[in-house]
Parts: sequence; C-alpha cells; structure tokens
Amino acid sequence: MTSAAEPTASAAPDSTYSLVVVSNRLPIEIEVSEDGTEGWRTSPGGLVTALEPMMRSSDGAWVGWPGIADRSFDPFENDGISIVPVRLSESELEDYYEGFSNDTIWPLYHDVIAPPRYHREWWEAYVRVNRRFADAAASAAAPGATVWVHDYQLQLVPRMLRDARPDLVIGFFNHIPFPPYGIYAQLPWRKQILDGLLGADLIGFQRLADAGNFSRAVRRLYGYPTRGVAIDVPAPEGKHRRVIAKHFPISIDAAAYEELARRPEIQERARQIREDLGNPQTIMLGVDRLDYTKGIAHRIKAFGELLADGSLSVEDVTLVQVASPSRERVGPYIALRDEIELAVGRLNGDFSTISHTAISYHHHGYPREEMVALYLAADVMLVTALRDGMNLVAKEYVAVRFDRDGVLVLSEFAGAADELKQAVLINPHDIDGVKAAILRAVAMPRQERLRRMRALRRKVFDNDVDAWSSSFLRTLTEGAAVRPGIPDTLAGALKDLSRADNILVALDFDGTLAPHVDKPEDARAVAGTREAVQRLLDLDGVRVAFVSGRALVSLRHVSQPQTDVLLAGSHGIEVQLDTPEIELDLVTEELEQLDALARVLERISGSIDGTWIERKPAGLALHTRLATPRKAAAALKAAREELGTLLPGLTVRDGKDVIEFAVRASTKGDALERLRRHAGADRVFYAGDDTTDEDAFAVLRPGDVGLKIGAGDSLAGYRVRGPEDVPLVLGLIADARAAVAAEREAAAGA
Ligand code: GDG
Repeated sequence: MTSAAEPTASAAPDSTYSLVVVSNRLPIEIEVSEDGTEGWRTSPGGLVTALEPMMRSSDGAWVGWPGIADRSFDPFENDGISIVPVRLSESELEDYYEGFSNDTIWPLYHDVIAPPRYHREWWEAYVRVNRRFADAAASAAAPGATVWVHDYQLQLVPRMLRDARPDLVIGFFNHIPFPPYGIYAQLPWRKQILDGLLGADLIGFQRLADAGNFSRAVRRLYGYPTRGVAIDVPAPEGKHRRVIAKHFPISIDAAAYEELARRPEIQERARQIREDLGNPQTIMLGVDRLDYTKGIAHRIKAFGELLADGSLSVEDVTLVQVASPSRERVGPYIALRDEIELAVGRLNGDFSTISHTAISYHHHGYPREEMVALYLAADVMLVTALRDGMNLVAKEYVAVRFDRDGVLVLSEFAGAADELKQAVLINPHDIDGVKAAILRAVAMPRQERLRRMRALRRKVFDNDVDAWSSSFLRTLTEGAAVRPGIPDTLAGALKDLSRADNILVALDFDGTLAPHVDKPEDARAVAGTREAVQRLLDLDGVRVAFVSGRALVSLRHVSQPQTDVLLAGSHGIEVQLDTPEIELDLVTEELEQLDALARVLERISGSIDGTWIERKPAGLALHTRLATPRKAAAALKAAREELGTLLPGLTVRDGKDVIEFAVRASTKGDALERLRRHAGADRVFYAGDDTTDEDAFAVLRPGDVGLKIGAGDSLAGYRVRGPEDVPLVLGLIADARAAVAAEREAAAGA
C-alpha cells in the first residue's frame, strides 16, 4: 500500500505522456484501514496486468475514477505508472454509472435480458462525466500521443478527445457485446453514441459479430460507406477519415494463472476444498459476478432437475457457486440476488443431506489464490452466460488446468465460445440441452477430457492478454493512424528535393503504384499514375525508375512503362537501363542451384493448397496468399527447413505472403544504387510498401526522400495511406520541379 496523495481541487497533471489509458476505474483504489489512515491498493485486474509493462516502458498515464465519491486527488505515481484521478460526485455515480452505464447500456448491449431504462437525466450526467474524462485525458496526453479508452461507460470520450486534440491517435475497446441493430435502435441517443465512438481511429470488439453489428448500425444511422473493417467517416474540408472496427478477443495472463496453480500450497488448498465438500466424485463450479447476464438461474434449474429425476445425487455431485457481489444498488441486481438465493435455498432444502450440500453458495469476493484452488478442485466448470462479451472465467479455468484434466461447459453466447471450440458448448436457454451437457461432462472418459483440455490450453496460451494488447496497439499505431492525404512535411521535403540538378524518382510497383491483388498478373497501377509519370519524364533532369521483386518481363507486362522509364526486376538482378535488352548474368553453379531450388519448392507448393511458385531469373518465390494461415505457415516452414539443409548459401527474403529464395544476392538497395549511378542523380525519391523496400530506404542519403505506402515499421521518413495517394505525390514533385525550372529560366533571362 502506498500512502494517499493529499486531496486537492485540481487534477491537471504537470507532465504529459505518450500513452494514456482511460477507463472508468483506475487500476488502484483507495483503502481506509482500521485506524482511519488511507492508502492506495492495487486492484490486480487483467487489464492492468496486460498494460503495465507497456505503460512502464512507454511513459504511460492512467486516467480513471479512484473508487470513492466526492474526493479529488492530485495526479501521482504508483509503482511506475502515473495515475490521473477523475473526481465523481455521489449523484454522478448514481446517474452516470449506476444509471446510464449499468441500467441503460449494460442491459441494452446484453440483448435486453433485463429491460433497459431510459432517463434523460442519466444521459445528461453521462455526457457531463464523459466530458470530464476526455478533458483529463486531453491534458495528460503529449503531442501525437496514443490514447486508449476502455468500455461502455466512456463511449463519448473518443469524439470529445478528437475534437479537442486532432493530433492524438485514439483507440477504443468495448469489453461487452455490441447488439444487433434491431436492439440497438431502441436507444434514444443511438446516433450520439455512434458519433462518440467514431471519434476513435480504431474501435475494438470482442467478437467478429460485435464489430459487424457496429458497422451495420453506422450504415443504417449515418449511411457512411463501410468496407470490411474500414468505415469512411466524413472529416472537415470534404475529406474522409478512416476508422477501423475490428474484433480483438481479450484474454488473460495465462502463465501467471498456471504459476499460481503449480504452487504446492494452492494444490493443497484444492485438496482441502474437496475434502471439506465431503469428497464428492464430481465438483462442479460456477464463478460469476452476481449478474443477470451470467445465466446462474438457468444453471441452478438444470442441476435441480437432474437431482430431482435421479440422474445425479448429492452424494456424487456438488455444485460450488461463487457469486461475487456486484452493482448492489442497481434495481435489477437487488431483485436478482433475491431470485438466486431463493432458488439456492429451495434446492438445498429439497436435496441436501446432513453430510452433503447440493449447492455450496458464496456471496463473497475471494482472493485470486482461492479462485485458483477452486478451479483446480473443479472437475466441471459451468459457464452458462446468456450473453457475455468474452468471459474470462472460462479462460482462467483452462489456464489453471496444467494437469490437462477438467471439463469446460461453455455457453455459445459467451465471446469465449468463438475460440474455445473444444469445450462442451451449450445453449443455456435449452434446459434439457444443459442437463445433457452436464451429464456428458460428469461421465466424460479421461482420454477425451485430456484431448479437449490440451486443445483449449493451446488456444488460451497462444492468445494471452499480452498478445491481445500488443495486437490492438500495433493496429492502432501502425494501421489506423496513417492519415489520409499528403502530409505537409512531405510536400515541403519534395519542394526541397526538386531543387537538385538531377533527380531520380524510383518507384516500387506492387502495393505502391498498384494495389495488391490475388493474381500477380492482374496487378495494374491506379488511375492517374501513367499521366503523373509522363509529366515527370517530360521534365529536364528527372529520371523515373520502376523497381520490383518481380522478374523484369513480368514487371514490364503489368506496368506497361513508357520507353524512358528505367527498370530493375528481381530486386535488381535484372535491369533494363536505356537499352532494348535485359541485362543479367548467372554462372553455371548458380544455374544448378536454381534447378535444385525449383524441385524442392515445386514439391512443397504441389502438396499445399493455396500456394504457388513464381520463377525468377535468379531464384524462385513461394506465394501463400490464398492458403489458410496454418497451411501458409506449414509451407513456409517446410521451405525454410528443407532449403536450409540442401542449399544453405541461398539468399532468403520474406515479403507479404511470400518467401523468396535467390542464388544471387541482390536487394532493392543494390538496385537503387545502380539506378542512382546510371541516372547521375544528386537526389533520390523512393516509394515502397513492402519489407523488401526497406533495403532501398536504407541506402537513402541526406536530402533524399523515402515514402512508405501504408502501415508497418519503416525507415522511410514519410508515409501515405495507399497507392491512390502516389499519383498525387508524383504530381507534387512535377509541380515543384516545373516551378524551379520556371524560376531558373526567369533568372537566366533577367
Ligand atoms: C467484462 C465482460 C469480459 C470474479 N469473482 C471473483 C473474481 N472474479 C474475476 C474473475 C474474472 C473477472 O472477475 C470476471 O471477468 P469476466 O470476463 O468473467 O466477466 P465481467 O466481470 O462481466 O467482465 C466480460 C471482461 O469484461 C473482460 O473484457 O470478458 O465479458 O462482461 O477475472 O476471475 N476474482 C477474485 N475474486 C472473486 O470473488 N479474485
């Protein structure tokens, strides 16, 4: 426990941060001990664990409510993370949090399992509080910072932030489902909420279906064009801003759960729990916040019927139900507690014996260690949610079971069901189906249990919370953040470049002049490219080159270059520089290696669907774009391994869905150097989109300009979104060069 910061009136931080996380609750809360002193206690939720390392290394701040009403705190540092507390009054908690968040949005987004209540004063408080969070985030964020806003309590924050700080990169993650339009349309403020969310660059959801529901709602209510995960939102001056709405299934720190489970004292505790329950053959477990979305009543009903019809007996099976207290001042939660406890009491009254209790019911929160011991003790885990964004309990159970035993019964209405397909999947509304699933789980042979759990564990460990947060932040900062249009700084650099005596404009083809397509022979430059290239060719002291990984013949075929364009194919192994002929030379030994290489790759691509090979003068490329990710990975692995042994001296180059092996090493960097010499250029402009273009960016010199097309790490100094921007950039070079020529002519004439 760290000591409490002194309460003050202001909450503006002194410094600013490059990564700001915004959530309703802070990862720490204030705790008052018996002697009245206050301190901060970390609430070790999954989100903190996931973001902590990143927050520490990237100078991060966390904006949120500290869990106590009507108190202001200065920003302070806790365990390496800067904490920016947001003040909420008691009445705001009632209207914004308990009201609009938990009694309007929560039931609406969970398929109206409980009726949502719509109150205008709740909405007004929601707007007011969202504004306060947005203001706090805006003052904590450094110029160009990344801000990651979390969950349904703060859906207006992205728009408010964007309006205040257009320089920020803004992400939003919705932890709960996003409902189908037929349900969403009920919301009196449905347009305002969508607009609020669309202020983000990237909006993350748990399931593919949630992202789809969101995009459909945007189409229905705003009519903005959507394509796949992209939504084009109108921006000032007739421009568009691209927003990405995509699913990022959240997960847990699986290794940390397993580590706890392996501790001897926790295993001992698990044994103790079984003994205290009277050593039943089967322990079934439910762990939920006491919430009407979790289907606790459905689970109890199914269990009760199995006891009543004699399929199960309390001597053999006990159900442990942890129902942790939640939202205890919200109407439907008060009623739910009565309903559940009545059902538990009835069932225990009907079936428990002096030595065996049917349901061991606990309305408490437990320490994580105790939860892990319960998971270890449970033979069958029951997750019967009627609707759930993800359900982390299901993943925690799997992570803990390093013995690979235990059966997970999982509702198909929980997001986790999209990934955890080896669980026994159920429809919780179908009580007979739930009963059958419970009986199947109780009687499942050990071999089958182990097989299923092994597959489940692979899923949970491969996609842990670290993978989740890195993939969200990567998409946010690399993809969604590439702004449309031509950056002003690029225009300035091009003006400067155009003053040189001799300029080389070298352009990659696929992904730079032409969008990527499934069949390489179908690639064509976007409209306007040819005209822009011609304008450059018409200017004195300007040469244009196309540089490609393709064989030169293929490059010529797809790019249809004007005669004056210089060409470099196969990463520079072949060139055509102001001659009608292609230049290339390979020695006999290299030709033999080429044959051996072709035999290996032909065999691999012949046996794996969706892959094919492309012959190049000094090598071969294995393409995997049309294969499933698993098959693509298998093909790449086989190629690497076999050729690594057979032909260890080959040059290997990874691209987007392609791997290339060459008997002669050459890179686009070598190609660019050769072109620079041939053109006698003082300054070079190079544009490319692929990892192979990084070799060209690497040989650029001071005053040269590198332009990366699209997302991803790059050495290039400038970036545009896609090939459709490139003719505009070429046009700018031509304009600037023409202006310089006119200036020079005027000077010569004067
Ligand atoms: C929302 C979405 C989504 C519960 N009781 C105790 C306790 N817990 C822990 C569990 C688990 C967490 O609380 C609950 O997470 P869930 O995912 O199951 O559900 P929600 O609280 O509804 O969470 C949900 C999640 O956000 C993340 O995006 O998956 O769909 O509704 O970690 O272990 N932990 C301790 N004692 C308890 O008594 N220590």
